[in-house]
Amino acid sequence: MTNITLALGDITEQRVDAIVNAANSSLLGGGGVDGAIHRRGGPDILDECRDLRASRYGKGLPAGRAVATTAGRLPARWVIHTVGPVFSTTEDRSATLASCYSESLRIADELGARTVALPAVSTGVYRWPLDSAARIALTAVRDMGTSVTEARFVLFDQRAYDAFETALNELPPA
Ligand code: AR6
Repeated sequence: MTNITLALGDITEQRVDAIVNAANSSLLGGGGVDGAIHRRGGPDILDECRDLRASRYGKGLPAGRAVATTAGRLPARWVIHTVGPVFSTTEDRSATLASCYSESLRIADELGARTVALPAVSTGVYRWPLDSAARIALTAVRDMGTSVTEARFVLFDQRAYDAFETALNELPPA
């Protein structure tokens, strides 16, 4: 049974087995949470991302997929990089956003991670509305059969925290 918890704060400070990164398909870093993870984690993470690109993801990691590296200087053991979909008003990309979470937890299981911190994927640069993203994220994690004992959503500001809190309280039964 996975306990879903919410925290207000910076994901790079979480003492958990694995943290999830909202990356882009290049895996070569960027702004937002991705930039913070690489800045704080140091160059080893980027080196591993480069190797993954060279060996497996020459065309980039597709949206909805996830891949792990070690966590460099971060107080976690692994970083699980996932690529969220860019929000679209003309195409429903909810399944891809849900897949970011289920794939990340699948990778966490493979690694043997029990505690995982997750950001609100796609809600920054990729412009997904918070309320909708929160519902999709929480449902995907709740419905995933996994050995992860704690899935901690780490929300960067009060607005995001409130959106996740409301969505968690209103989550329909499984
Ligand atoms: N800890 C927790 N959450 C954070 C942090 C942090 N340190 N910093 C930002 N957030 P974004 P995306 C929140 O833009 O929308 C990057 O350039 C932020 O407030 O990081 O999936 C990548 O390289 C927002 O709620 O990710 C991609 O190119 C959430 O994290 C692109 O952005 C996600 O915002 C991915 O865009």
